[in-house]
Amino acid sequence: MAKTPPKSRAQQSAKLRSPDLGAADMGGESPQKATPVPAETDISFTYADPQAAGGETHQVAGGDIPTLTTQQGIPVADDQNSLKQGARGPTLLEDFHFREKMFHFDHERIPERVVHARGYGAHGYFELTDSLSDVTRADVFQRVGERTPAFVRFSTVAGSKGSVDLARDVRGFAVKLYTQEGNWDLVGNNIPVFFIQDAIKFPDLIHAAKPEPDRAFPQAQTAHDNFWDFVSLTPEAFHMIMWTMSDRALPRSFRTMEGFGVHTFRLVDAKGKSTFVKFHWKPKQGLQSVVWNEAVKINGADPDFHRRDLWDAINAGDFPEWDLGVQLFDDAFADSFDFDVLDATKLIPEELVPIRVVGRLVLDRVVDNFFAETEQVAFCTQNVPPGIDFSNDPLLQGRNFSYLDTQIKRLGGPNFTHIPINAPKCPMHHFQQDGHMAMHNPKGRVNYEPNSWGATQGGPREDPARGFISFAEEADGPKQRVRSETFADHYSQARQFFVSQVQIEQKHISDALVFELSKVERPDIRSRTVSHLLHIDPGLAATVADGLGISLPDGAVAARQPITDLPASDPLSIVKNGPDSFKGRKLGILLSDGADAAIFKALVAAVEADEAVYEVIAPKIAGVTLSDGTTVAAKHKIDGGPSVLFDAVAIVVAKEGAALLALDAPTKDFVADAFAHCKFIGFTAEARSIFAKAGMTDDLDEACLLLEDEEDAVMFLAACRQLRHWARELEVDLDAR
Ligand code: HDE
Repeated sequence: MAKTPPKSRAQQSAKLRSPDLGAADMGGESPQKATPVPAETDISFTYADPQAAGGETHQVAGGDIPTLTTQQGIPVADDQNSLKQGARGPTLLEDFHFREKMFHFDHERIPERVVHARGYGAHGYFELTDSLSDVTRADVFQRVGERTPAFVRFSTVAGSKGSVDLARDVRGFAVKLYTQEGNWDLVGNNIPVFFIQDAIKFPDLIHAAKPEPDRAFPQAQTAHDNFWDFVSLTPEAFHMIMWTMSDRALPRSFRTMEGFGVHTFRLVDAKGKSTFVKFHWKPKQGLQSVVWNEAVKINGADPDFHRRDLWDAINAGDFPEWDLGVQLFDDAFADSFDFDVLDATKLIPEELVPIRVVGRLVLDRVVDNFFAETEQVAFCTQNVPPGIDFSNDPLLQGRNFSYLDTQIKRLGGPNFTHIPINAPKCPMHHFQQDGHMAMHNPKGRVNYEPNSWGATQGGPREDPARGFISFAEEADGPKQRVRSETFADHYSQARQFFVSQVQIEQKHISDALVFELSKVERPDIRSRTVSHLLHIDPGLAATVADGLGISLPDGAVAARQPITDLPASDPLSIVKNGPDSFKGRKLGILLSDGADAAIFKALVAAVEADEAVYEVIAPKIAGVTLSDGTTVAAKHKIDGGPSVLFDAVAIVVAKEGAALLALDAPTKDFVADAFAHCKFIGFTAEARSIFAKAGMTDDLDEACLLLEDEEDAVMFLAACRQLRHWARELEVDLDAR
């Protein structure tokens, strides 16, 4: 290759590099004009000829700044340029740093979870408040006051990793407790029942719910033909359908939803006596959901609404907390119960078996690294410590195979338990060895047992007194593929759920069914779905049929008659189990220049007194100057901070600012959406011009409160404790008929 004279080569390379340097380092300025950048952004790299680049010197890592290395620990001198044959020549295969960096990047992704792909986790602890030593030997349930480290991952089910947080969907509520006798994974959901009774149907259910295979849409939606085709042919799904069409599928926050173990499990004492148990997580924050129209808009405004909420709350020291409740019952209750306790499409009403609260779960630490912890955490239903055992629920039995299997695929091999987030925090000793990425291999010569190497060299031994012993359940019967007759009543509990809802919740269920079925193209699927609703509630079926514009079909053939009228159960309603304060909720305050400082400050004080939070929305992100000359920075510019992001809103504006805002479409949406979503609205008199432009003047009701002085601000915050003014939606609905 012809040699280029050193000088001209240097000049060439300097000419080509300068604009790049400017873009990366100096805000687009040329190096000569650059303003100094803070030390932490300094980088070290090599010019072909430093003189030619204007004589700039760039700080090399040193002092407290660690030197960049390869994965092998080799210090890196230049991370900005690949190794080339000449400044403009080809990149050399010899560049091990480039190849290692790119190879690693190429392999950054692991398969996303086949379900529950989108999730968000946090650390915390479980504290026992009432010992369960009367019914179980499980170590975690023995000593009141003892804290067990916990990791919790919340998730949606159907959407892929990059989907939105407020899809209408079930939420996963998976808890890993690092107990002193091994990890206990209680892999639950925010709904206490499931779509299917036998695990063999799970692949079909999930295929039907996920995007249709030819077109790969819709994403994170059950509003399509395949899903409703499957469920309308699977009547056992209808209890769960009632839950997923309710606002339970649109939680306001992970912090405001319940968690359920779903299946019947067993607690086993030291003598081997078993007690059946259902696990419940009850949020201390109270239950709360959003409405569908709001959810759709939140997904656009902030697809990370739930994860941001959890991250912000924990970082602000507002640690979410749940009570752990257990429903304990014996064989006699199980035998007398109207339904089969092994059927995961049924719950046990709390009125029949009251909940005993035995502990609390607190989430007090966000993850350091999302991938290392939230993505790599591997929950397995079969992880149960001594004293906790399975029932014969065929869904649970199938899950016990699926979870281990899926982790091997997802995390690449059998050593996923070596990853810190999955490793037990108690001592562990076993002879399992080798495999991909093995981190903990047995030391010494012995890797088998029994052996005769004695106590010091022979390694661990089993311990019948301490070890896990399966409950010695008697089982007999022919080998057969059947469904028990005791699983056959598909509608009674679906009806119970529906009649337990308050009027607005019932309306949301029928609205959701009409919406979803309106996205179904085949009329026979729509109609077949309504044929099941007839067994649940004829009024509901009629409303949905009317909403679809179809005539009522005949009722579906029920696997078992009669369908029982069970009494309403209050714990099934969200509205009946809401919070009694605005704590942990968020007020959005829309400000303009010249806004009344006293009212703004009174609102802030009231928010803080209620341990709630607020965010300021303003015409410009730099903020506003209030009537007293104070400046307030904004969190959102008005078009980036729609009212759907807040639990309640206050519009504190001055005349001139209001006049300008009234011309602004996002501002009109801000007030109109807050009103449509039944939120409490506080406003200064000047905001009336905005309401007028939004066409709301005649509609303002008792949940739209005028803020004239500081006292009004306090009263407004007190009113916000109800969260929503549902009467507004019901009135609008009645007007529409
Ligand atoms: Fe899961 N489920 N599931 N599931 N599930 C998974 O495991 C499965 C079921 C639940 O945050 C997978 O690690 C089968 C009920 C949660 O990492 C997979 C059946 C309940 C999570 C799997 C069910 C759940 C999963 C996918 C029917 C509530 C997320 C990735 C028999 C009680 C855990 C993974 C996390 C995840 C299988 C039904 C809850 C494939 C076969 C019922 C919260 O193993």
